Amino acid sequence: MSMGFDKETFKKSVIYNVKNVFRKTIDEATPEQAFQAVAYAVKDVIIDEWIATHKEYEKQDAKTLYYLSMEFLMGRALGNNIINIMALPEVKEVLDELGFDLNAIEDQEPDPALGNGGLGRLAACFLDSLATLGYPAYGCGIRYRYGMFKQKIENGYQMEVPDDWLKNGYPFEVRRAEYATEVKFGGYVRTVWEDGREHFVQEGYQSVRAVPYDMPIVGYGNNVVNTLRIWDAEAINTFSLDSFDKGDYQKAVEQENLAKTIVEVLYPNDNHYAGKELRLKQQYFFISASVQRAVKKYMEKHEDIHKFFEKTVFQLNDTHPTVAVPELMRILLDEFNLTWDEAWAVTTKTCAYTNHTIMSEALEKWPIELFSRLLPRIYQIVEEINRRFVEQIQQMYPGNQDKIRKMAIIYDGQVRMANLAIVGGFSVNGVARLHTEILKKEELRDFYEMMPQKFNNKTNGITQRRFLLHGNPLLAEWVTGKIGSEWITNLPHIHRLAVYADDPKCQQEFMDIKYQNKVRLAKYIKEHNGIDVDPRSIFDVQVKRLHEYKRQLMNILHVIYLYNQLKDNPNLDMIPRTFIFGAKAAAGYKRAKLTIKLINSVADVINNDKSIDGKIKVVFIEDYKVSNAEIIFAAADVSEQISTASKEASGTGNMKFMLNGALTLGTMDGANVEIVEEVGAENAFIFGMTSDEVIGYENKGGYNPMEIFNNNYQIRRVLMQLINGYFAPQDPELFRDIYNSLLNTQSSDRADTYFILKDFPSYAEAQQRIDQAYRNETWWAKAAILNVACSGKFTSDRTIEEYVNDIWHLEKVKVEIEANQ
Ligand code: 9GP
Repeated sequence: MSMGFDKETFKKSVIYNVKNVFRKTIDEATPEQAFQAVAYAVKDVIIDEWIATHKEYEKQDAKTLYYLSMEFLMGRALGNNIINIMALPEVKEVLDELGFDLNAIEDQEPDPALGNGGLGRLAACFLDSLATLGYPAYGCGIRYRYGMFKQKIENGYQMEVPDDWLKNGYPFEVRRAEYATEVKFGGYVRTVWEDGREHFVQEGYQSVRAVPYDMPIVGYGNNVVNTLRIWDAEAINTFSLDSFDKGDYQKAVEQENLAKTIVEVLYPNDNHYAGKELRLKQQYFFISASVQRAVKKYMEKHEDIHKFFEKTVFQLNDTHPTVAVPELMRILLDEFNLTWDEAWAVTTKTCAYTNHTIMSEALEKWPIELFSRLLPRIYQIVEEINRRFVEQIQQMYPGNQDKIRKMAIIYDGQVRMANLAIVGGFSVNGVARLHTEILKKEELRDFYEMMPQKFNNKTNGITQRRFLLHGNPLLAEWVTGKIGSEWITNLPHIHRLAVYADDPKCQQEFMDIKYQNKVRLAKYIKEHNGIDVDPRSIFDVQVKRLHEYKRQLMNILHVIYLYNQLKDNPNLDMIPRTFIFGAKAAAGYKRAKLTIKLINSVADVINNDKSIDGKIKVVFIEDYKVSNAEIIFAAADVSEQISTASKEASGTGNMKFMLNGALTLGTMDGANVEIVEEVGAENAFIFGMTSDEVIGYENKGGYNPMEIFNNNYQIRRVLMQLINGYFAPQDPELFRDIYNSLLNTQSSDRADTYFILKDFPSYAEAQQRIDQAYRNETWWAKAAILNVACSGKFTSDRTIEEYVNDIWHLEKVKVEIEANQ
């Protein structure tokens, strides 16, 4: 238990908060008010450790990581914080005495969704691990007024509803106005000669005040509390009559608007770049603020800016924060008067870049016109970085224009952010072994050839504290009962479970827990979807962002295929299956949204068809998010990880399912490869083309899906059902676009870009194997337990240790707290 935790004090604090904040007695508090009161009481406990942690960092003059990320998909904090201060039983007791149920109170917390999917959730897992391991680190991001939209399903269609997560105030954040800083946009750069050298002054700009809000990131049972710092934008001069009188009315209003719009909303695109001006403003806004603050903080204790990198490292989470490279250069050149070479030496020893995708539509490229207009001084610096880099290419590969075409930072009227990130840092990492290999051999081959020493792999991980300890308390307790609690901070220790995999009693206990978790999810589905599902059926789950490469379409086409078999033969011998989907589509991604409609239309037909006797159910869970994800992972039997090989950089949902004892049905893509390596191919269901095969076809310009269509009656039948009104009697043409995308009868894209029909037979066969395997409960239980037992590698604690050893070189810090501070 946290040294600062005292049950009686905590109870008094909850009662006091209800009185002081809401002017009520405890028995009058609404559940939302109770949540606020409890959250403030927990924060009260955390605060002392938070202060102590930062004192300790200062005392030790520790090197600090700044994890720069546009996205942090944190999920709810209350439950996680209570677990990490190790006060769960005591808090439950107190709430019980006060007449509240912790789960109900947790449900009142908004689910802070300042991220889209895997990339943002990875950042959140990393923060949890950094604090738990005791490494000095800040997460730096944006305090979006509206996070990821809430998804409503109406008549089968996705509707986007704003996520007003700050509506009632967020109890865990602290506004730190003393660290506010100015960020400038636009205008022009004037060159002045002073002290015998050129100086660059940005003039005629607009600016905003960046104000940080800090959130505590509580380490597990170690008194360490790190900080997630998210920046809000405010107008520099609030709108005043004074400026009106001076004729600056327009400017005052513009500044006000700029501040409001910058942090208004998270772009809901996952693995896709929209190229909007506001997005570049967001990027520069939080980067400039974070970098300025990091430099100031360093200078408070040190004199020599040349050694900045000895105490600071910036990790760029994808290309979104890449303007950190020229921004740090700007500060060093313009504010510290370093020479170019000096500034470059510092910058390239400070920045490191993580690549999270090879999807070409996710690559950020900004038109020169936009970039230079919005960030005139930064653009000058990027031009100079590019000029010097192109010179280097020419020296290394004389006369090779192709190298310049591929590697230049500015080319064809665009600023290419990945190239800038690679050139401006000392490390480039991929997020799973296969992904890193593809980067080296294909996507970034020229860079790898030129600077191989920068490239390294860091296979992603997840925090077992949220995704097992918090999300699946029954299994967590069972695991602890068998092997002790060391797994909570040392996940490889969970391998000790393997000896129980063959034990019939343990198998039974394990399957009972899975069943109870399925009952919990079935209840959630009933409450939220009004659908009855049978917890004895196989729960076959695909939850993740909706994207063509992730192939939710293949899954639902297979459901139709299975349904057809059942219609042909109502006595078909099959284990009842519940196909569960959860996915948000980017608001502007039409085909993805149509796929959601298709899933819901198929669900309508199948779920209401009495003739199949409930053997198949299809459920689309509305508003998939971190809080319901925890319930879903715990209940899954089958984990669908079915992306086209080579396209999913890593995936992290795959790891969360494994940790909760689901068996992977997957392609040899991303981290699936390593999951199978750990648990053994015999304990997973692998199918489909390899990444080499996919890349081979791509290099040949694709394949001809018509051959499959013509020769495979069952597939043809499914495809025809997309366009004959079977699932859309009112509008038979509704799914024509999906049909076309597979057969390319009209579309301009390559036919079946993601090889759905090509992989379909092998997918259907793997599904058949699952049906057979589930009949043998002993086998299934053993395989499921082995999945849990072999998940040790996939803790984000391991990933963080690798980053620390190979890239960041941080030192662990110990924080001691005296009891009852
Ligand atoms: O698509 C990848 C996903 O595979 C990976 O697990 C995640 C975290 O590394 O990043 C995703 N990439 C993006 O969201 C955009 O680059």
